[in-house]
Amino acid sequence: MISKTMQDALNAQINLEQASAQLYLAMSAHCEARSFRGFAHWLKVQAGEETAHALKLVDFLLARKGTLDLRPIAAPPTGFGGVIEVFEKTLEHEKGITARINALFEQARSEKDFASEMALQWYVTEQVEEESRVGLIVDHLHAVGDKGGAIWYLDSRLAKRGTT
Ligand code: OFO
Repeated sequence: MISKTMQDALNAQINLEQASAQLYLAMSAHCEARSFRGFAHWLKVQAGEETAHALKLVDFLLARKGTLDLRPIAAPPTGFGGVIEVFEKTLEHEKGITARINALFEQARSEKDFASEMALQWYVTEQVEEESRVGLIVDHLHAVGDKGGAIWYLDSRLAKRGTT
């Protein structure tokens, strides 16, 4: 059985992962509207990953006999700016998620909830990958700028992202 405090914290994280999915879907549509189909594709795949992150936590919570407490998902902002800003905002968002995951991990450890700690290890590792992946895109975008042919080359590269 999971503690009420850990249950609440996991429910909050589930909501946040779903909000991340909404955010990336909105960003994807923003890029698509500007004909950046590769960036749009990458963000849409990312939205799917965020939903998968939420579902993985749901499965864990239910396996521990916790109660799923679904709440309204925050509407994403609008007006993301150019592609560089979109990915800078993505990186900032992921850094925020990392901080939340670390706090959850710390909570599990302080409650001696070893099962949650083990489950959250996957998210700690995942956040390293998330920040690294997005950071690389931001670096490439800064290198090429958001005008000229190189950005279209980057766009075509990101169009190749597969689903995981
Ligand atoms: Fe779920 O990792 Fe991004 O937000």
